Amino acid sequence: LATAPVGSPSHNVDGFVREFLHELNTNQGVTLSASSLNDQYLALASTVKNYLMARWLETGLKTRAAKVKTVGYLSAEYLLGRQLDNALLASDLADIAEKGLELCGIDLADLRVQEVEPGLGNGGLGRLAACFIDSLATMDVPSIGYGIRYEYGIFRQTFVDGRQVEQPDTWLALGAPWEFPHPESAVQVHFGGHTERYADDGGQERTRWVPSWNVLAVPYNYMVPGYLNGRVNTLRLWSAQATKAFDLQIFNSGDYAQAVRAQTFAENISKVLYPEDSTPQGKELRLQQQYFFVAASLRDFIDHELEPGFDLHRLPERITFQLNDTHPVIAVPELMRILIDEHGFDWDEAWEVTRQCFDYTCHTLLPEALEVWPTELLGRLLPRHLEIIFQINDQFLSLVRQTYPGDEMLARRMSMISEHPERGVRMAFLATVAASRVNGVAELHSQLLRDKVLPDFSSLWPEKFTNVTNGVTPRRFVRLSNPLLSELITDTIGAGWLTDLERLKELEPYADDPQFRERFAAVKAANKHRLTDLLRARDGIDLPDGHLLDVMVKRLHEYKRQSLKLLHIVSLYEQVISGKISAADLTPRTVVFGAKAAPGYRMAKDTIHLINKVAAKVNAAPELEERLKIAFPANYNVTLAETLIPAADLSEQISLAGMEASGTGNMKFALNGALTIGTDDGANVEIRRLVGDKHFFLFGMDEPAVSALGAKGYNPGSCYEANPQLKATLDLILSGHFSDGDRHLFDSVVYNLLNQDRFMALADFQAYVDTQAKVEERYADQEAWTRSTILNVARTGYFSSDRSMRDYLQRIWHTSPML
Ligand code: 26Q
Repeated sequence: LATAPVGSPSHNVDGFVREFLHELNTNQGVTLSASSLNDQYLALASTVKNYLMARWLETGLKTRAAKVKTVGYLSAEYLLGRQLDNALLASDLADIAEKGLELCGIDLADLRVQEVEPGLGNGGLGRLAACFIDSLATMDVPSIGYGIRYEYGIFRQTFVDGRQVEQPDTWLALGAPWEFPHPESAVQVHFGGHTERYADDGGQERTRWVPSWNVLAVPYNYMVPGYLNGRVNTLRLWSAQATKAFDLQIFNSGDYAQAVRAQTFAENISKVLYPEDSTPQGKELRLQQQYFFVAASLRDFIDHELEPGFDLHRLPERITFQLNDTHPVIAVPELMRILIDEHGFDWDEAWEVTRQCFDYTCHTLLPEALEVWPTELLGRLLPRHLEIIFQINDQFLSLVRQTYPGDEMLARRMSMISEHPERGVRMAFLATVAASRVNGVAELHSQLLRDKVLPDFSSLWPEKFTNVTNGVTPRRFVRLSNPLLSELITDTIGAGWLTDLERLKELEPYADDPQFRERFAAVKAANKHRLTDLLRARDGIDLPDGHLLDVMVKRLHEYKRQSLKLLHIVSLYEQVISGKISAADLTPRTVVFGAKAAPGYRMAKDTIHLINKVAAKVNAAPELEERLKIAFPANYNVTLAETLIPAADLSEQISLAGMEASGTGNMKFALNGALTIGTDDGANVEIRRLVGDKHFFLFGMDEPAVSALGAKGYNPGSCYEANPQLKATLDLILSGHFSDGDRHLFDSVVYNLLNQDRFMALADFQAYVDTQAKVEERYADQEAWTRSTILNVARTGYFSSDRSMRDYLQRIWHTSPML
């Protein structure tokens, strides 16, 4: 009785209604007739949790008893999206809940929208983590996701006069029904102080860290239900709380106000997600966040997940930690410290264990995105860890000198310690040295990682490097976000595709079936109407009917080249208003942008402003006869993506080749029947190879061409001079046409393109415009278009995150599902 979980409520409408009303009464303290929508939503969430609870408890018991290897996914971000629908789907309760609520006079749709999505991530990397934990649960792999419970997630974006203004994301304000706080299992995390040597009982010289302050890390557990398989894994997010010891010390000194301030200081650690997604600022609080969650996670796993007395020499048999980029890399010296200082391991023993426990995924190629922590800061915050890092580096450099005698330049290049502009630790190098495996996130990216970012390391350890191409979960991004397409697919090939996405291949023959094409096109049309309804209600935006829906949604970044998309639009507009073409020549098209800019990223914010200004002008221009529209709904997030992507005709994946590590939005669009216009970059390369050249609109320079042009010297001004249409386009912006006559409002954006254009938008402009014309040609033949979109769906099953997980299991983790 003590170890057996309670039973679940009955899996039928009656059982559901009883449980729901019980939750409404006992949890919310209201009767049905007096309940608010929020009460009802919270009671519904509790009800669903109650159905999942027994499976969650059983999963924990079963996994512990089996003593198998667990995957510990260490990620500073999880961009989860709304939980309700996913939980209903995984527990097969969607229909029961809908009927049960109806009996209570409640529309499930009204409750769904009550949920504020947990936006605990910036973009691709955080969403990838969320897809991966979904797939691990669905594939019955024992795993724990570890991360941070930010009190404020990614900011809410608003526009004021077309400029981005950030508002705090108060996702916890109306209650957090999906989390289980466990203050009794809090662990301490230490900071600061100094290290000292001492002799242990055996007279052995040892080191200990004497920290100067600490915080409590309180775990908040979230259910991660597998799809219809009875497994419910755990996502454990840490929240910072001031410790008793911490404020007692100050209370004793009699300074109440100071004590409360100190409390605030400690609790700042998990207060807010840093909204920077590519340029680490070297902020102290950010390093505190990283160490905070990693130290708590290692402590938690070692002390609470392993059985008491477990011999840590065997740790690699029981855990493999995946480092999601360099953000959690401080875990490496932390594990070394635990083994050496707390468990008496000698250095080599500790290194042997540590090496085997970590693998590292890199998500970038941009040099400015690689984290370098100043040694001054590390030494102040984590003095023992800095010592250990120096020692790891010394050992590593002696290996380098042994392997390449006399090559001192090489040793300096490979050192984890950089000397300029200040002394700092290159976290990617530390991760690469410590990890058993290092992977990029798409084939091209993994190749460039070997050749350009870490070439010396890949010569030293060629077998350490591997690729795992990203993927997305078909449960959220097809089944839940596109119910009509899902129904059509299941009708046609059965439901097996949801856990075996390659079975979408079976749709291929239907591309030539006019009846199927008609149904497929009807799904797309219905999804467009669904989007139209949403944007009207959410943003007061009116989408015209019958337009090609051209969508570019992703973080705003120069390398992603939203400006290139904008130049295309302005060019079409310019040609019409100057009479070069007539509006009737335009393919009716609506361009949808969705993008947040990092609050401190000036160029990105100016680009948002420019897009909004161009939108205002273009949308109001009678000359265009309603044939070109721009919609830029604010606050693009997972929830909006779920309605937007299934409605799209055209997916914009137009980064400069060699810059986008993978992209995952690109996969979601293809799987939902959009065609891609894209460069030879990231996972686009693999998408195009799978769907075939005829069904993918490739344009622009490839990576070798980009490199060559960079080496030769790129001059954007000459593109401008040589291309009259490009010139007219930029000149129109410079004339103040979009800025109420202000000729300088967009100088930063335009002169940057003209003089620098680091991401070569002008060089790819003509190719892009020409390829857009090919898009329009295909779109004019709706039968051919639909055929291509069906083939995109049928041929992109490879991009399931289940497949990504299988690749990690085989190439990196060397473990397997439990059943
Ligand atoms: C680091 C230090 C300090 C502050 C912030 C950060 C930080 C936070 C988030 C740095 C980077 C990120 C996020 C990066 C990211 O999302 N990268 C994307 O990862 C996707 C999943 O692999 C890829 O598909 C995208 O190509 C890549 O851009």
